[in-house]
Amino acid sequence: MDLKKIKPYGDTINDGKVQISFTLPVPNSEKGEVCAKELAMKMGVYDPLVVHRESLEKNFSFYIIYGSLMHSVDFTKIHVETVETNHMDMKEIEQYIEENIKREIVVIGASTGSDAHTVGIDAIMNMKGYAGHYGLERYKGIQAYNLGSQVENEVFVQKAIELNADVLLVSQTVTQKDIHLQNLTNLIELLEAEGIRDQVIVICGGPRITHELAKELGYDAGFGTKKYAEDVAAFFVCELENRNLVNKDRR
Ligand code: B12
Repeated sequence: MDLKKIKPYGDTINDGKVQISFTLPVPNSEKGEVCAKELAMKMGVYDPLVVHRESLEKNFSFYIIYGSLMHSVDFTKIHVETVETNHMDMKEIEQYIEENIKREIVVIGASTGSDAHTVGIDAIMNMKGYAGHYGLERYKGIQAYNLGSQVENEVFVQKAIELNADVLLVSQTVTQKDIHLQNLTNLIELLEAEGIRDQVIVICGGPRITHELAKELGYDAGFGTKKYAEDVAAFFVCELENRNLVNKDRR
């Protein structure tokens, strides 16, 4: 295996086999099929085969293409910034709080700005949890407040002050026109203006959020898909200690 030239495979290593699908704003026709193949070739897929095409509407058509990707990636050169914490499960986190924090941790979460997607933040916070992972509301030693969706940053910050929150969880799903960047940046600016940025742990999450992006935007951590309550809790319980916030003034 040459890690410097990694490409997808279907049958045999390095055959480059991929399946791609897309919609074109043209009628379903032979001409549309050739157009789809040409686009696939421009993407670096050789021997493209249209294995499925159908009409979505009079002037729109959908294509599935199999082919071989000519490009490869040097896996040895990839560097990804990830959240570095020891994995803990719910029980271990509860024990950690009891032994090291010795008080309840106040966590507030919301899907902020115009974002109406609630499933992500619910997955992290709800008692019932998600995909077999209980949410923070179930954790002993954590007071979790889920404010829901479309929460204005100003309201979120006021709630953080009112509850003297330790941890702020922000979910962002919609990234169209980079709306998440403006919204996430604005929240940090508000926290700074209120003089509380250093007193809280601020974490964002969502399908297109990476830890690297979160750090760039001034957050302590960022979590994407396949992350659950225990991942974020393991991070913030340790961070509270590392940042010396365990005994912060409880107003
Ligand atoms: C359900 C849904 C809706 C529902 C939401 C209902 C609800 N109560 O949430 C409704 C119908 C309202 C909706 C509306 C819209 N939607 Co929508 N929606 C979806 C859909 C199908 C599923 C999202 C979801 O629930 N995922 C499941 C959760 C569990 O996954 P998750 O959010 O990634 O969460 C996990 C992690 O990311 C992480 N996480 C998430 N948040 C946080 C926060 C923290 C702190 C941490 C630690 C971790 C974390 O943990 C979770 C568990 O692992 C997706 C498509 C898809 N299949 O993903 C589109 C999708 C997200 N929607 C999309 C769009 C465009 C819209 C609309 C703009 C459509 C429109 N033109 O009106 C509106 C926006 C409304 C608004 N103002 O926000 C696009 C977003 C594209 C983009 N990149 O911006 C998607 C991707 C569909 C698409 N392919 O176009 N939508």
